[in-house]
Amino acid sequence: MIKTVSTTPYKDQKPGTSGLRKKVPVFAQENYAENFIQSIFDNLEGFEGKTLVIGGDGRYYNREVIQKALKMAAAAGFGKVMVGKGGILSTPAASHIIRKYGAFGGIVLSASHNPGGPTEDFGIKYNIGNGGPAPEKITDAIFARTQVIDSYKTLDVADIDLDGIGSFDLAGMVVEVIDPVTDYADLMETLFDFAAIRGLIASGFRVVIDSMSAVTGPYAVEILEKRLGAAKGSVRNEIPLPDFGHHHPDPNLVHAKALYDDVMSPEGPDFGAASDGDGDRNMVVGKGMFVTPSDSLAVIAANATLAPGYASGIAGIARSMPTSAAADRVAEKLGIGMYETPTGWKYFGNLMDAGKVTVCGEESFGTGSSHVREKDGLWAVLFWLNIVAARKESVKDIVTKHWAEYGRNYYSRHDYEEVDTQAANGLVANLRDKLATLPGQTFGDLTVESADDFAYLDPVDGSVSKNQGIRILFKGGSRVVFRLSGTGTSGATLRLYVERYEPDASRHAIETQAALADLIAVADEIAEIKARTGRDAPTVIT
Ligand code: VG1
Ligand code: CO
Repeated sequence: MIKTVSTTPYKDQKPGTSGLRKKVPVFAQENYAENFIQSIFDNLEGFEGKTLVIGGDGRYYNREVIQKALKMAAAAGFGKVMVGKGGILSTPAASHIIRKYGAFGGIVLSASHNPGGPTEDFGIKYNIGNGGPAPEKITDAIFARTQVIDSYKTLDVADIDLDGIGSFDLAGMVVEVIDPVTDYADLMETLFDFAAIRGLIASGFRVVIDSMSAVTGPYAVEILEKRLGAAKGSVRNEIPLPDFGHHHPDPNLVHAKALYDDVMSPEGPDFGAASDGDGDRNMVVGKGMFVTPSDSLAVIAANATLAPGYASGIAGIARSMPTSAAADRVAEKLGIGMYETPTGWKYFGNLMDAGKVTVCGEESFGTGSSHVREKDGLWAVLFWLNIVAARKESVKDIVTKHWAEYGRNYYSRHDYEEVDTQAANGLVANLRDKLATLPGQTFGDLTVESADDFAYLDPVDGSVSKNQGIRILFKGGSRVVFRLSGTGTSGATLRLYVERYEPDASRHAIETQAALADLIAVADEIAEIKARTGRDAPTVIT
């Protein structure tokens, strides 16, 4: 029943920050998905007879590719595939299932925060046995394989019904269709004080979650409404739709604005949260206080012992380089390790496996811990609710007191989306050329202390990742960082990250863009953003 299909390579299958992402029409080309999946399998050793986990965020084309992956896994010789009912598994839930059941690895079908639909984005990512994204060494090898692949193996059989729980035989391989939610919800109950959160909600504290018609709906309904007692309807846009109901499932102030406005209105809820397409990101908003992801990481780390799963303390903290240094001050005070990694969750896995860090975060609304090996949106939301319940203080009070104790890292990211690729590359090349001459130069009140292109030496396996973002540091701790996105599917996206440290509590209530205005102007002066991109303003400011 196994058939070998001959194929020819596609040149553009290089995985980015988080797997291979392309428009659906690209993925729908003949053998395109098959080539990539076979290239993954061709790089694995010793998987025969073992278990593979497959799931996705439910976006358009998910069901088609799951069927292809199931048949190819059977043809490759896996013993079993665990797949979420309806093809659904959030990214953190997939990571947990891989770990809990000792699977060999997993395939996660998602383009995360990118829009879904027939002409929108799709993606494939491979996760290794620790539950985390494959490290660069493996993604590079997968890419190399895609360049020479000449055949793949599959089965000539009908599709499997994924809409009911149960087990099937697929040419000798077991297909187990599992409930996507239960294992994950059970894990959350072991980490957080559900009784205290239930008490908080019962006392009238109103919580809303916007699942943005993406994968977290069923998870949030089970946890927030069923297990924590929030009123029915507390989870909005709770049904995952193939096109996300035309939402752009990126939980930030632009795409989750309705939720933000609701929480900020006097009669609105006390606490709001949103997740992205595949459930690994989060946005947390308290009444009168939007929590920046960088601050969220710092506050979670500083208050970690209030959650039962972290009662004995955290081993260390890691953050991506562009993420603000707010968490560094917490690590310093706690006397624990602090690690600065390139953008993308794949760099945190080694640190967690080695027991060096417990919590990790990225400025892009991603936070997580060693309970899985992915970032985890609902985990962060529950952590915040646990902290609020334990401290009996509002989100606003908690954050304001945190700043008073540690100082405030004013922080913002400016995205210039879909700019001309050549212009973007030229901008970065020009910056690289200037790096050596920048130190010592002054721009208004700002003096450049150092400037470099960030490189990371993994302290666990010794691997080196170069060209991970240009950073210009000024005297006093302010900085601007430039890098090009590795998740976009059309043109280039330039990201500018701006940060200023302000220790003085009497200066903690300035509007963020105003507090950063001089740095933003200097960033443009040095990088010539306007002139080179032809853009007057960023497309998204978070
Ligand atoms: C973006 C974010 C990065 C995140 C990545 C994947 O990458 O900046 O922090 O890890 O998306 O997140 P880039 O290369 O576009 O800046 V997700 O939620 O798409 O899996
Ligand atoms: Co995501």
